Formats: sequence, C-alpha cells, structure tokens
Amino acid sequence: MVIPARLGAFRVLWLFAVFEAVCLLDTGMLFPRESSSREVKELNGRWDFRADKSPNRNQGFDKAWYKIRLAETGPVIDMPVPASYNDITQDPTLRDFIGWVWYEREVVVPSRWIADEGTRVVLRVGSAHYYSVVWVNGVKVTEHNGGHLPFEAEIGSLIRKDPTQPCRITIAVNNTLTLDTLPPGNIQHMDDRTKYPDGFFVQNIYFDFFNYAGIHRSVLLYTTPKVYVDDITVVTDFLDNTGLVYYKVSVQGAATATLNVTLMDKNARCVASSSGPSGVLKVVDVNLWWPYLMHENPAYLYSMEVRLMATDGRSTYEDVYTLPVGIRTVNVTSTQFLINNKPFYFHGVNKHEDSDIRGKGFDWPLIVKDFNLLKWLGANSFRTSHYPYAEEILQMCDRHGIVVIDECPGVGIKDIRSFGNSSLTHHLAVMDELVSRDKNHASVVMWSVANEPAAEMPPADFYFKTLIKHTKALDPTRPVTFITDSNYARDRGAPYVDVICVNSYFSWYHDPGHLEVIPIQLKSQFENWYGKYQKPIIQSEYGADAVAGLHSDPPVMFSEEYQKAVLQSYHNVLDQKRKQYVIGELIWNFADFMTVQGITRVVGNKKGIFTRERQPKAAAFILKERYWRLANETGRLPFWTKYPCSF
Ligand code: GCB
Repeated sequence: MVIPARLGAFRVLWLFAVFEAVCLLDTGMLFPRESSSREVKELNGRWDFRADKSPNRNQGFDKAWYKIRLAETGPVIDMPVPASYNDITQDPTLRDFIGWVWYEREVVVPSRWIADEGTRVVLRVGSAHYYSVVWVNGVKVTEHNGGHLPFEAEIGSLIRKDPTQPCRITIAVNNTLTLDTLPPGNIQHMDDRTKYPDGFFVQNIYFDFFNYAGIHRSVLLYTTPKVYVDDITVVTDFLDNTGLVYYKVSVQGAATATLNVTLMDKNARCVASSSGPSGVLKVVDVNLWWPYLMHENPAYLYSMEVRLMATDGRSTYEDVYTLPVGIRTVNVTSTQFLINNKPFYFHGVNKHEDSDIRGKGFDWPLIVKDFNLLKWLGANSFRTSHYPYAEEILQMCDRHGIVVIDECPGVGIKDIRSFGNSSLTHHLAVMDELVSRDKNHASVVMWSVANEPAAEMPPADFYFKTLIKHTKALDPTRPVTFITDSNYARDRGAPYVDVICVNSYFSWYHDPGHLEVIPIQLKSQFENWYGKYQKPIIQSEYGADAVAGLHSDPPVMFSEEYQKAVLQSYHNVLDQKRKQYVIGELIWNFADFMTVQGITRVVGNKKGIFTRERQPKAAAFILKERYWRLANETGRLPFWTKYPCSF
C-alpha cells in the first residue's frame, strides 16, 4: 500500500502510475469557490416545506407537486435550510417521519448570469438525507441516491428558456432506508390490528444515531464559464528539502485549453509554476503540512491557482480555481503510521454531526466551537464516524492540522441481504463519490469503508475484498481500513486492510460494572489481532456512558466517575501497547448525541466527554491531561515540554 518510502527514481515513476489511478473518476466535484471567473450564491434560509403524509407517501408524485408552487398543493410550513427537519416543529409525527418531504424556494438569478450564454449556472446541494429528486421550474434536473455527499446539475439552459419566470427550485427528499442503502435499514409493516393502528410501520435501523433527515448542507447556485476546470487532483511528496506536487487538471467544454498552474505560499509569493493539464511543481525549501502538535508550524497550506484560457472561435473563456494544498506523505509499516516519514500517534476523538434543534444541519458556530474544543483537548485527529462530514469541516482540518480518518456511511451492515450485488454496487459508487470529493485534503490520511459490519458472515469476504481493492485503486496514496468490533471472529475483510481499527467496550457492553476486566481483556484484544495480522492497530472506539452531573464513589455505571475509571484503565494498557504496534486511540465520543428512542438510551447516547451542549464532563479533563502529555512525548517540540493549554 501507499507510497514506498525511499525508492529514488522508481519512486517518481511509481507516483506517476499512482497518479493516473487517483484520476480514474470521470467527473469532478470541486468545492464551489468564488474567483474572478466564478460566483457563488447561497440559497440557505427559509424554504417552504411539506411532508407527504399520505398513506403510501406518494401523493406528491401522483399529483406532481413539483409542477406548481408547493403552497398551491396544500399547506406548507417554514423550514430552515440547512437543518434536519425533525426537531424544528412541535409535531411528533414530523420528528419521526419516514417518507418523502418536499422543499421549495424561489430564487432571483442575477440577470447577467442569464444574459451571458457563456456562463454555466450550477445548482448544488451539499447533502440531503437520503434520496433526492430536484426540479427547476417543474423540470427534473437531477436525482441522487445517498446522504452526506454533494450532487449538482447545470440549469443555465433551463432558466434561460423564460428569463421572466422566477427560478423555482423544488427538492423532494426521502429518508427511507432499505437493505441496499448506506446505511442499510428496513421497513416493517405491523398488520395486527389488535395491536397497531391502520397503516402502522416502523423503520428498523442497525446503527446508533438518530436518523436525522432533510437538506443538511448548503444549497448553492454557482457559475463557471462554459469552458471550465472540472476537476483537479493533487498527490504530494518530498525529497529532502524539495516538495513535489503532482497535479492533473481536467477541463470540460472544449477539446483544447491553455492551462497555467501557480503554487503560492502563505505570503502569496509564487514558489513554483507549470503549464499543461498535468505536471509536477517543485517547491524548494518546502514547508510540509504537519499535524497539530507535531511541529511548531503545523498545517502549512499552499494555494494552487489553476488558470484556464480557451476559445471556441466566437468567444474566449477564462476560468480560475484556487485549491489549498498541503504537502505531506503518509505511509504505514507493520507497527507504525508515518506522516512525512515520522511516526504519528492518533490521540483523538470520534464525532457526530449532531446538535440540538438543527440535528445534522450544517452550523458554523458549532463547527468553530468544536475545533476550539479539539485544540483545548490536545486532540490531533478524529474519525468521521459514521459518514462523510461537510467539506467545510475538512477544510478546517486542513487549516488546523487535525488528521482525519474519512469514513463512508457503511454503518449497520448487519443483514446478510445487505452483502448482495446491489448493495455492493451502491457502496462502490459511494466510495467513488467520497474519494472524488475528499482526495485533495491533506488532513485526510485514511479511508474507512465501514463500521462494525457483520463481517463474520461468509459473503463479507468477497464484499470487503472488492470494496477495499476498489478504494485502493481509486487512491493508492492512502491506507484503507474498516472498523471492527473486538470480536475477532468478525475479521473477514481484515486481510485486505492496511490498518486494523478495533472498537471495544469492556466493562460496559461486556461484563458491565466490572472495571477489573479491562486490563486483561484489552491486552488480549491487541495481542489477538496483532498476532493474527501483524498490522498496526488503532483503538478506534472505547468509552462509557456518563450522565453529566451524576456522581458516585465508588464508581457505578453512568456516573462521571465510572466513565473516568474506564478511560484510565484503557490508558494503562494503551501506554504499554503504543510502544509496540498500537498507533492510536480515539475516544467514543467527543460529545453526547441523539439516538433512536429505546431502553438503553436516556435521550441519546451519553458517551460524550462533552455534553451535547459542548460542556466538559470529568472525563474531558482526564483526556486533556493525557493528550497533552502524549503530544509532549510524540510531538517534536522543545517548548511543548511544559503543560501548555493557553486556549
Ligand atoms: C459502537 C458503534 C457506535 C455506537 C457505540 C455505542 O460500537 O460503532 O456507533 O454509538 O458503539 O455507544 O454503543
């Protein structure tokens, strides 16, 4: 896997080969950025909304609600975008609604966008959970299968048809999960009329977070010229003091175009340039991208400006797109995870996109607060459990040096029917979309293809072999993992991964209340997995629920003291094993989060070291102390030998 460390000239050839592989995907999904040639118009705010509460949830399609204004089809309510709709109203049937909901908004499109035939106008949805269909002025422009990832459609010609009409955008979103969706789920109809009302059904899910739904990320209109930069791929490396940025640019709209590529440092000074659709930029005296707490100058980002010029005989087009680029390498040995050839130890967290009222809706104040908490904690990494997070979050990771294990929504794959061909095909397509979206983030160092699947089932072998091979072919520059639980009979798939990630909850789900089992069980867990696979291991989840403010000495389950004791006991074993082959520890979880209602959850999962409102429990201070100590030991900074924490 990954770039062989020192191969001299072969290394360069190898990188070129790799590079072709990373560019396998045919269309780009560049994050919309403004530039001298591109404009962005956010459509966030209040939208009209109507849930289709008809028995088969299909009235909206039967009556073609997209053809007229939504308010003319029946009663609409106000709905914010981005946000999950579940916690916005006082209506319990909407909180737990399953089926189609309809969003609509009219937009004023700048007249110059319409007048200029050389401008592409693109409608982009950052993510909507789960299946979406989009119409503009009653005409279907796209549909998309899956939450957590963006989709878009070019709508210029459509809005030009009748410039006097307002641009009416209708988006229908269905949150139903089936055996073939990611995550999977299934609908169960309850037909016993002595027990259930007419038409009663439930959505069964096999994962532990609330199935929030709606338009979760920004809806945008953005422009590009008709000839435009469709995609950019960068792969980075360095030799001694020279940074290497291999790039490839794909262009749409013209057979030929002139491309100039300039790499600028933080002071906007040009440090390297090139022309043509692919090449290598050499940066003398390179500032490498280092993780937070690993270097005195972490998260160094260059700006790569791609400038396109083209002509189609009648007009000339210029397009400019600027991509932040961090220069770093990632390698894995049988005992270490190397960033820039130095051992990196993950001391971090697992998160969720989750907060009150907005659910999984994108929210800048929450994101910035979370980054401040991560830095206060001394965390250098997180896993995007259990689905891809917003692109803006990964941009923050690039900026702040927070290392990311980027996970796809392959969570809760428990039913044998979810290992079939249609599930696999969809899972492969989701990996395509994820890699295409996130491949250029320096902070992303590993792909995770699934969390705790029922990998003991025979079809899991073919499924994960195919999935992991596919992901490696898409991006040979990053390791691939899937997350397993501590039961090492569930190891189909493990032979193909680069890093073993294990979740375990000793003294919680196993031997509840018995803290004394942790040292022996955790030690056996590591020794079993390493003994079998000789691959580095991350403790990718561990923890205990604690109801904030609940105290007990001696510690009992659900008290803050018990959560602290579990952590401390795990840390003792981790301290032995990290000297051998354990390369990281990620607490479950950063913050309390909402789940489905059930007898094991008291208004959500309480394994957060912060409450859902982002206030620390006692465990947060234990972890903070530990993470700063680990940073002092594993980072390379003399001045961090003192306890810092000036945040
Ligand atoms: C796990 C899952 C995570 C759960 C956690 C728990 O193993 O990966 O999604 O929330 O355990 O608290 O049960």
